[in-house]
Amino acid sequence: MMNFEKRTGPDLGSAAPVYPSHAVPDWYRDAKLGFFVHWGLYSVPAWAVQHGEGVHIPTEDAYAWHQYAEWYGNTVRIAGSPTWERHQRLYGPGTSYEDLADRWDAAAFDADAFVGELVGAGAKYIVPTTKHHEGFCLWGTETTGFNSVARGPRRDLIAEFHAATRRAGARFGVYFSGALDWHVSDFPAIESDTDLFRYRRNDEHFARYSAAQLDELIARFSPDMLWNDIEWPDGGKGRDDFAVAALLSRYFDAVPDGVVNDRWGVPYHGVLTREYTDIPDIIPQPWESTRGLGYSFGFNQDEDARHSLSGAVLIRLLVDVVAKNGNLLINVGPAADGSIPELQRAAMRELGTWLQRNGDSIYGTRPWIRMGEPVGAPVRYTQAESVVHVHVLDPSAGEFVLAPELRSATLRWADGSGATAVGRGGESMVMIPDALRSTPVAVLSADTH
Ligand code: FUL
Repeated sequence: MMNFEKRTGPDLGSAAPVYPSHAVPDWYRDAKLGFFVHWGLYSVPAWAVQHGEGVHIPTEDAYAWHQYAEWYGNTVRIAGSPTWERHQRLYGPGTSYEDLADRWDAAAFDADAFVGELVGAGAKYIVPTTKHHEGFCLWGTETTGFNSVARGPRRDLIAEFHAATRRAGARFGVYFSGALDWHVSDFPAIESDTDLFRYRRNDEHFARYSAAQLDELIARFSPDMLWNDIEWPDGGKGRDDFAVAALLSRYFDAVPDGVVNDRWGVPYHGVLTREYTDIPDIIPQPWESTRGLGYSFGFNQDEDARHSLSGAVLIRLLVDVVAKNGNLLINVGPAADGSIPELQRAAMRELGTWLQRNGDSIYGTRPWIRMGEPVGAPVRYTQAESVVHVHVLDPSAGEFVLAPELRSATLRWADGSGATAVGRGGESMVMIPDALRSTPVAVLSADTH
């Protein structure tokens, strides 16, 4: 007979690491919208094979045909992959990925203008990649010469981002690749999910290296968010000062209202992360949805409007995520020179315009008793005190079914005009005014007082 009793791990007693019990702070839950910025050496080639509708890539080729341009440093090492072939053709067989560091010119990067675009699009927090899997550091670190001050841009890009973000009054977070660093690792290319975990660094030496880098970032920038990726090296999961437990407690001492994500590979987590995933319903814990505007986080110059979210779809995505208790961390992938490609900028501006009019139904809200209705045109709810905000995701439908709980509420459209519900076949229907039928999402406020 199998024994199905719950097994407990070995009793580590006083040797067990002590994790913080820090809750996700309200500023983060109120913020709703952040911008990721994936910018690094991979922005120099800025290329991955096109993905999307009609493109079928067998699982066994997923790494050789990687959808993410920021994975270029790995994809280019897979002999015969489209990236490998293109790289030989464009840069010549003798040029390594790391040689691209000296070709990275960030001349067009104006941190205030860049951050201004993100804040204009409605961002309340901004999270640039400080070090992605390639190992190139975007700040003037003392731990390696493979950084943007010593090579390429010859600027402390993270310091510039940080100062501009603070000036703009937004929160500042850092993305950090905790256990993957291809610059200091001597592994073969990753060609499968199994390889991904086989070829991550788990040794203590590397855990010290990662901790030293994260400590530098904490000391210099007091980031409001630590967004770690690919977990932490297993050699740094005990009670040592370079281990996650000690690192996080140093972090929360330095930044008491800081927030971390769930990619540390330890029992403690902050915000749950979901990547390119549709979530069916409300998740009770704080969570964050992330994706690129297209199929990649790093800029992929081969993508066009067929691959990228339109402004309207982006707005609906934000509404959907917020109604389900999440934040949206949408990614912008700048060109190497630090400019925002037009396709991405256009969608961001549309989002900003919509949020200027409808921000009250998003920022600072919490989910209602359910996220939507099973009948009629799709709607999504948010709540702020006695007001329930009803977001009609397809206003061209002309009408929607009012929730039974809202039948006696005072109804008002976001532009201030009143609304009334009419009974039909046992349902209560609300007509959408002509002027709102072409907006991406029409918002009706139902005051239940
Ligand atoms: C993933 C990474 O591998 C991607 O490149 C990207 O940074 C995403 C946010 O996290 O795990």
